[in-house]
Amino acid sequence: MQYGLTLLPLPFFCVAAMTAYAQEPTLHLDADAGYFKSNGLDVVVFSSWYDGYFGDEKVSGVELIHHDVRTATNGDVRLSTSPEQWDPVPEFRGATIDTAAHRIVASLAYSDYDFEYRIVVEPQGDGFLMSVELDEPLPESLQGQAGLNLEFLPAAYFGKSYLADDQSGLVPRHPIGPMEPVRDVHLGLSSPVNTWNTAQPMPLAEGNTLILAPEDPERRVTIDGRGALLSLYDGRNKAQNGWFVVRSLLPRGESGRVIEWLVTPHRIPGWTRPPVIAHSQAGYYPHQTKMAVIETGSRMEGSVRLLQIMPDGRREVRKSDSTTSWGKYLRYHYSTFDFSDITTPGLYVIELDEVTTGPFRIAEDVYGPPIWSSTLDTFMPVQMDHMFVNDRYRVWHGPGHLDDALQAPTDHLHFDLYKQGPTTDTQYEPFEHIPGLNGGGWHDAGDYDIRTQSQYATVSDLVLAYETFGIDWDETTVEPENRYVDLRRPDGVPDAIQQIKHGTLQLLAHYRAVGHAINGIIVPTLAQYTHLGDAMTMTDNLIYDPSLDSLEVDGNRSGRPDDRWAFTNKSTPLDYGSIAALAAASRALRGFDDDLAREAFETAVRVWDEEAARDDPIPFQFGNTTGGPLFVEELKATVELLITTQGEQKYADRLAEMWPEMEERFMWISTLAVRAMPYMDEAYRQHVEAAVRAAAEQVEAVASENPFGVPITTGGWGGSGAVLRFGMNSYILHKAFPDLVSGEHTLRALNYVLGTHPASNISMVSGIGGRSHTAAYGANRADYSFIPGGIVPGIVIIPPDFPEMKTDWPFLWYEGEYVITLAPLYIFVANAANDIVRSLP
Ligand SMILES: [Ca+2]
Ligand SMILES: [Ca+2]
Repeated sequence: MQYGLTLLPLPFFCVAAMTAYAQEPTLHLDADAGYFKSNGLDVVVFSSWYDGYFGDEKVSGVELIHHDVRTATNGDVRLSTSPEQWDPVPEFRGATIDTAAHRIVASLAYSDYDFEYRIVVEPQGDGFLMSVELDEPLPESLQGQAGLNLEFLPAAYFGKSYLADDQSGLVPRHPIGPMEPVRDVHLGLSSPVNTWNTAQPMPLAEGNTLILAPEDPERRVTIDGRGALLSLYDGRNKAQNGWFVVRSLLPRGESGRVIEWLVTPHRIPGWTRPPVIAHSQAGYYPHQTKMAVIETGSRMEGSVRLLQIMPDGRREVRKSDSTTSWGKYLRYHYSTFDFSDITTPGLYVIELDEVTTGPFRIAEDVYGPPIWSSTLDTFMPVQMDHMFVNDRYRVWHGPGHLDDALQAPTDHLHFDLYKQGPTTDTQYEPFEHIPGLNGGGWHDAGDYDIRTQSQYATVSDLVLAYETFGIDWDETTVEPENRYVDLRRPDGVPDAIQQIKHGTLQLLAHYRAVGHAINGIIVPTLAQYTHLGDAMTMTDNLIYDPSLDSLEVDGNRSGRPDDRWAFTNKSTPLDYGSIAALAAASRALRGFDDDLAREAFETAVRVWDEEAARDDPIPFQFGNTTGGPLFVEELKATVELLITTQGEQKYADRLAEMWPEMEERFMWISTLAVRAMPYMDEAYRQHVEAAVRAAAEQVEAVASENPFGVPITTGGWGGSGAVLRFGMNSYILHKAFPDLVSGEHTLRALNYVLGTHPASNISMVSGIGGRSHTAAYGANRADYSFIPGGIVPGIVIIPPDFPEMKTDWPFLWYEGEYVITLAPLYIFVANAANDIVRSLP
C-alpha cells in the first residue's frame, strides 16, 4: 500500500430549499454538516467515496457512527456477498440533501451493466429507513448478484451475539466458514485477487429481522428487512480484512422502492461521550510545558486533577484546576489543562469525572532512547528486505525476494501506483531478469515493495538524525554478506550506520544494474500482493527462466514467473532524490565502509553533473514512484553535495541561482536552505533569515488552527508524518534561529504522536508509552499484532468531521499502516525533543 496520494473526490451535494419541518424526527438532518445527527447515533450518507487509487477503503456509502464508533460502512448496492478491496464499485452520480423531506438521496450506477439506482436514507421511528429505488427493473445480468449491503466492523462485535428471527448465534472471533463454490466469477466474486479461491461465504444466519448485539446497549442494531430476507455474512472468510455484511438481494422484475430496511441502532438515553484526556503517553520533562488537551462531546465546565501515584498506591492531588476552554474543532469541544508548574519527578495520572488516564512519568529521561530505540533496532530491521531477521526465539522473516527482479513490461499500469512507460530505459527486454537488485532496501510499508522514493527519504533522514545527534545506539547484529540480522545482539557497529548502509545498497544497486534510479520493485499480481506472511514465501526465490517448465527447477532458476518486477523508467527528479541520499550516506558511511562511501559519493557527483548538463530534464512521472517536484529534488541533491564536499563552488553557485524559487517555496524547503548556510556567504544567510522570519509567522498561524498546536492534515491518509516533519523542520529552524522559531513546536509534534491528539490518547508508536497502537497494519496484521517501534499514520478526519484511529482493527491502512519513511523522522524528532528539554533552565 502506498501513501501520500489520497485525494478524496468529495461527492457533490445540492441542498434543496429549506421548508418547515412536518415533524421533528429523532435523527435530524443537519444540512450544513450533510448527515443525520442524534445523541449517540450519526448516519452519514456518501460523505466519502470508494477511493480511486486503492479500491474499497471501507469509507463510503451509508455509515453509522454509533456511540462515537464508526461501526458500519459501505451501505450501498454491491455485487457480491462480501466485497473485497478491488471488487466492482458503482459510480456516484450525486446526492441531494432534502431538508424538506428530511432525507438524503444518492444516485448511483453500474454503467457496465446499464444499471442505475438510488439509495435513500430518511429517519423513521428511533432509527432510519435505508432504501433502494429503481426506475427500471434490475438487469438480468445482475439478478442474484446485486444486493443491498451494509458492512459492520468485526472488532466492534467480537464477544457479542446476534439474533436472526428466532435463531441465535455468537459472533465468531475468527472466520469459520462455511463456504460454497462460486457459481459465476465474472463479477469479481473471487477474481481478481484470489484467483485460486473460487468460493464465497455462506450466510451465518438469515431472517426477516436481524439484531446485532442484543445484549449490548452500545452496539445493538435491529434491522427489519420489511419483507426482504436479510443474510449475515462474514467477509473475513474471503479476506482477512473483510467485514460482517448484512445483505438483501434486489428482487427481480420490480421497480420503484424495491428494498426498504428499517435500521434501528439502539441509543442509550442521556448518553454522553466520555471525555478524552489527551496527553503524552511517554510523559514530560520536569521543566517543559505540560499541557493535556481535553476533548468532550459538548462544552465542558469542570475541574480536572493531576494525581501523583505514591509507592503505597495512594493518589495524592498535586494540582486541581478548572480547564481552559479552547473552543470547537471538528465535531468536539476542547479545553486544556496546564500543569507545567508541577516539576517533581514521579508517576502521575490525570482525572476528570469518571475518566482517569493511565500512568505517565515526569522525569528527566522521558525522551531518552527507550522511546525511539525500538524504531531503530526492531522496526527498521523487521522491514529489511532480502534478509533473515532473527529476534531471540522468534524469526520475523527469512531472506525474501532473492529472485529480484524481472524487467517490467512496457506500457504497463500497476495497481500500486507504479507505471512502466513505452520504453524500459534499460538494456533489458521485458520479463528479462535484471541481476543485482536482490540486496538492501526496506519493505516500503505494510506491503512488500521497494519504493525508491521511500528508500532515499529514509536514508537521507536517518543520516540527518545520525549526524545531528550522534546516534551510536547498537543493539543489533547485521551481516549483509550472510543476509542475516539478529536483534538484541550488539555487534559494535551503530545500528543507524547499518540501516543507512542497507538503504544505500539498494539505491546503488539501481546504478550498478541499469545506470539510473528505478521507480521500484513490486510483485506483479494482486494474488501475490495480498500476501500476508513471511516475505520469503512471496516468491520462490528462484530466478524465472522461461525455458523451464512451470514446475521445473534448475539450480537457482525455476519456470515459475513469480519474481517481482522492476519498474525502470528514468526520471530526473527520482535520480536527484536518490543521489541526495547517496551523497548524505557517503558522509555517514566513511570510516565504516569506505569503499561503499566512495562509490555512493562518486555516483552522486557523476549523476549530478550529468543532470546539470542536460538541456531538458527527463520528466517521466507517475503516482508517487517517480520522485517529488523536480525543483525540490534537485535542491536536495545540491545541498547534500554542498555539505558533503564542504562547500564546493559549483554546488554553491547552483544554490545561489536557485534562491529566488527557494524563497517562493520556502515553507517546503526551509530546512535545506538552513542546512546549506555554513557553506554559503553572508548575503545568503541574510536571505534565509528573512525567509525564516516570515515562515515563523505562518507556522504560528498553522499551530493555532487546532488545540494541539501542530498541522493536522485532512486527506485520506493519517497525518503523523506531516506532524513529525513539522517537528523536524521546526527543530532545524529553531537551532539556527532560536529567537525566531520556538522549540515548543517540536515538543508538541512529538507529544502529538505520543498521544496528545484527537479521538483518543493512544500513542501512534507501537509499544511506546503506557498505551499505544498494538493492532497496526504491519506485515503481521492478520495476527492483530504490531511491530515494535513502528509509527502509524494515525488520526484521519473521516468526512465530514469525525476524527478516527481504530486501534482494535488492524486493516485500515490509512490509519494503521507503518511506512518506513516515518522511522527516521520519529527518531529525529524524539532526539530533537530530548535536546530541547535538556537545554531548558
Ligand atoms: Ca549494530
Ligand atoms: Ca521466482
